[in-house]
Amino acid sequence: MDKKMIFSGVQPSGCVTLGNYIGALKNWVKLQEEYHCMYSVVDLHSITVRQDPEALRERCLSFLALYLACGIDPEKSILFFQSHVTQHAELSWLLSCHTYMGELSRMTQFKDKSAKHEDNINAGLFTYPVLMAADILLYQTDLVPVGADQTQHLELARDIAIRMNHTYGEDTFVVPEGYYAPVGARIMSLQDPTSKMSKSDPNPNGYIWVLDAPEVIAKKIKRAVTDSDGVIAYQEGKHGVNNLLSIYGAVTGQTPQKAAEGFAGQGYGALKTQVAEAVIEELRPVREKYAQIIADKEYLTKVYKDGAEKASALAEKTLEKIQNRLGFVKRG
Ligand code: ATP
Ligand code: LTN
Repeated sequence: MDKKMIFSGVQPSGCVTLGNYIGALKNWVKLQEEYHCMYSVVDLHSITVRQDPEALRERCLSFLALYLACGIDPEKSILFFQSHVTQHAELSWLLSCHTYMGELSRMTQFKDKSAKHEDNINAGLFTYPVLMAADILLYQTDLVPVGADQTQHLELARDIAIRMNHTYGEDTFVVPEGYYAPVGARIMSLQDPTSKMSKSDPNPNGYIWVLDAPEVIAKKIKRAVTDSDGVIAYQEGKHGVNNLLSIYGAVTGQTPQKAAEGFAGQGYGALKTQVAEAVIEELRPVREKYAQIIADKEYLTKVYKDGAEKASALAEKTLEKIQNRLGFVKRG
């Protein structure tokens, strides 16, 4: 049996947070042992919000170095920049002609982001999920490892695939499925544990950057919002404590409930110290490897060039197939 295909990506906006690491990257590393994996720095997505060109270029390289530092192995997985494989944008157009305005209007990320960027509600922000569907469908992807916040986008990608399969033949696209981390699919902000930890949070105390220095991590966790009842338990309504337990569980490989049992009888101070220690130890090798990789531009260039070449070959197969099915004249 052929291995299943995996596709995922993170957009190079802000910096990679502990939420991205636990919800996405950490799982990507495990999956590359069992599947064909495609991991992209989805740079085209990031320009739905205005970016400074030089800062964006640097950040894209930094994200790629981080993928590698987290343990994504270019011998096992295909790593590339989305903008280097032009078929993503091409397929996106074909899919957008099979996607309804009503569907896109219902996307909560569009509603949230347009509320946040009232001065720049561009068409790209609206059609963002179509480009994401193109990323996924282009590689006939079976599984998409993402955090829980992406469920709605993934559902749309499935709907588009199913719709096109009905029209152009059931074997047009593989209908993808989401693959969620067993623990930590939704890490919350340390400052407002009712909203997700986000890399575009203007308050850096809300998130942990995977490259934060150990003392910064310790300080941010110490300041994390909890509650006033002082009991360590994984319970409805205890958002702050639940979040710390989820982080601890995700990093130490146990459920948050199990982690809570281990802390029975202790106070929030002890909880925070141990969560901080576990996070610092988890991220220490990532930070050290990152420093080596980001300094080696030649290696980085080789990784993304090879990756784009391999990805393009796969992407072209799907694109040509879809163009034929839609009725375009075959290229000579
Ligand atoms: P932004 O704040 O700019 O929207 P983000 O932090 O949500 O960015 P994305 O690039 O949208 O990051 O997401 C990258 C991956 O990380 C996705 O798979 C997403 O589901 C996952 N992810 C993001 N935030 C979290 C979180 N708080 N907990 C778990 N997974 C997360
Ligand atoms: N929208 C995603 C990033 C993303 C993605 C993808 C994830 C773009 N294309 C394809 C999985 C598969 C997000 O996390 N905000």
